[in-house]
Amino acid sequence: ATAGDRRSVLPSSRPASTFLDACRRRPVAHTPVWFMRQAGRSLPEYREARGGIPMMEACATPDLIVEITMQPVRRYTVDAAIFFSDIVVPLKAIGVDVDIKPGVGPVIADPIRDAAGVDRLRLLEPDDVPYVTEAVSTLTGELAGIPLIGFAGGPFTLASYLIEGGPSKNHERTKAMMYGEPDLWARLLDRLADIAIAYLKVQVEAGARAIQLFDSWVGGVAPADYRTSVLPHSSKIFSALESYDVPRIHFGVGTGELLGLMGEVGADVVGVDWRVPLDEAVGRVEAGKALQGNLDPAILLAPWDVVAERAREVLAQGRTAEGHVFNLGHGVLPATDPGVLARLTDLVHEESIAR
Ligand code: 1CP
Repeated sequence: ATAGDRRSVLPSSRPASTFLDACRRRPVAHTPVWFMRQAGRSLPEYREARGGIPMMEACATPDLIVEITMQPVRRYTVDAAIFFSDIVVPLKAIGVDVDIKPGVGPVIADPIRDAAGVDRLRLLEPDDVPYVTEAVSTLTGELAGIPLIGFAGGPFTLASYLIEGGPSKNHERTKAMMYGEPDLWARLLDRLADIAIAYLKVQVEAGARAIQLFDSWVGGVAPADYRTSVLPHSSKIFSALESYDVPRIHFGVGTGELLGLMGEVGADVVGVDWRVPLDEAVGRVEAGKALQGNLDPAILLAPWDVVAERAREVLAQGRTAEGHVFNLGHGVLPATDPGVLARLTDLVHEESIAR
């Protein structure tokens, strides 16, 4: 299909949105805001909806996906919703034995350490994730104009879970393959890029109006190695999404030294964690990019006055960017009081000057 064919399958009604405008570096009446991990562990209604249902099962149940995605939108005046799923869902869908263990995260039964392991990763077809198509379609209606952000895991981060077999602090085996077996590494990342592309296309074709690539753990890679060993694969993902005309956000933790490269891959919006002030990040990213971020999620556990002061600082620094989407520097922590997130959302709207 040509790009034109694909666009014609997108929903025809696409209401205006401050979030999409800021991503596009257009003038907005107020700074838009959403929170990474706004759905999930910090909400009592999330814990209730999940009940005893295992995470991977929840991620394959359309009614539950819709309900959990909607929960933060009901509570907060956020300007975007993030699809409730996980970065390992497409891996499970192509037959990888992966589970999300409570209090741990993704655990892979048979980690990938050789060529045979890489070859076992098959491509993702839309039919592998019918529950994603169904949930996104339903959400597009329920959200009444609030954009839904689709997402996928970045190639380094997914490779890390597959190679290490689970969460990892130093990503030692992962980097050993990156440095020591560059051909095998490139094959693995190319395959993961293709899977991410297919997974993102499913979400966009069903109605997601922006996408975010979470390469959460790539911050431990030096810029020169990022350029040779990760960038080509992330670029492939961003290029493949270009014709859909949805803003593409790129985020990782501790990526201060990589911000320029993470924009260069073709992102429209570069996510910044709390370590680099946004007015400093502006100088690290090429012109023509919006920024997203970057209040330290831990600040939300401090008294409200501190939260408000730090949020105003982020807003002021964000004004130096061509476009600013307010967010945290990483996901909402489980201990966060939802009432603080509600107040913060309102503060961002009320105190951001029209631009
Ligand atoms: O039982 C539970 O509630 C498990 C907790 C949980 C939740 C709520 C996990 C396990 N994943 C999720 C949902 C999820 N994961 C969302 C949708 C919710 C939202 O954002 O509002 C998203 C976007 C993700 C993406 C994700 N999963 C990332 C990238 C974002 C980030 O935080 O950096 C990563 C790295 C994962 C892996 C993962 N899944 C779950 C955990 C605890 C982890 C991290 C494990 C580790 O430390 O390596």
